[in-house]
Amino acid sequence: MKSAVAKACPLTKKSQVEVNPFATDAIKGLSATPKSISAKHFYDAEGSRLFEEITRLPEYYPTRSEMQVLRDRAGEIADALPEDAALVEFGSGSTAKIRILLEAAPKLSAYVPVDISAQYLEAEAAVLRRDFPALDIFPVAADFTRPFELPAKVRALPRAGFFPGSTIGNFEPLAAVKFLRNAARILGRGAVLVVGVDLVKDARILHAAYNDAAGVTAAFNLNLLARMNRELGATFDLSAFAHRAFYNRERQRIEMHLVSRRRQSVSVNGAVFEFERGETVHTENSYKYTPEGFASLARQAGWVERALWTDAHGYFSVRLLTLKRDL
Ligand code: AVJ
Repeated sequence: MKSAVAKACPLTKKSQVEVNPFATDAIKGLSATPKSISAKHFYDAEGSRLFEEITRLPEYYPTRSEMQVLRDRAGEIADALPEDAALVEFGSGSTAKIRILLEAAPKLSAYVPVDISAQYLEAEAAVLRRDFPALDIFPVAADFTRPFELPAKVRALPRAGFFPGSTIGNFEPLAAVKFLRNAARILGRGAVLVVGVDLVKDARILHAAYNDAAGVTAAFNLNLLARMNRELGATFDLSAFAHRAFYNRERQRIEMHLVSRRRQSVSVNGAVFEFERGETVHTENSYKYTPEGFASLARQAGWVERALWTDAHGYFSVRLLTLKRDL
């Protein structure tokens, strides 16, 4: 039996590469013109650590602004949640934001964090179980941009969704509509969705938030290449690439790129990719919305905006949506 397993090994290895979404996306994105990689691959352990550091930067206003809104409006948000509901969080970063809602809404009976990283999920659940012993916590390891099943135990409960951090800004507007439709389907009748959305504002403030003086955002961006080196045996020389982030006013988005400082070739998983000097890998879009712009996007996906709250500067918004067909 052992030798049969050993013989099957090369095949197993190949299929593992084929189903590794990071490997598949990296090869596909680097083969395209222009080159790109999905921003969802930023968050390995090091990328998550760097993002946490970004949230504490003086220039990076979104986290502080959203936290302020959640603290100021926790009571109003809690009032809008169904009694005994399961709160489903799409992508679970730090626990700071969900804690505000869980503390304000003791009427919640379950919390369902959905995240692509199973390891992170379990650690998070363990800490929250200690601090909220009356709450049932059912972590789901899934890519929340795709349809997924809720655990059987929460299917009988009314549902609310939480999608903070303006993560929705990483989607193309059309993909954001698709995500909101998928969320509507998963949450079902009577659902409420609380979503954090960054707002269009002075380009200088946006620019500074993605070009911090300490260079943490640059390190976060470059970590994508380091991650390919670590996990895919890639040969990127990090000093041969530069961080570039700018506000694209026409498309209302921050774009992040990695710029090749010289003509070079890099191999990834055995495949060779050529870079011209100045050629970029597009690594992230972070869409910014006007108050009306996002409300109309939500309407296209079957949601009605019931409330829109912002921080004192009007930098960031938290929206409360309910399903149109419940009207
Ligand atoms: C986590 C997607 C909301 O777009 O501001 C921070 C990620 N990228 N700095 C954002 C990010 C560069 C962040 N989101």
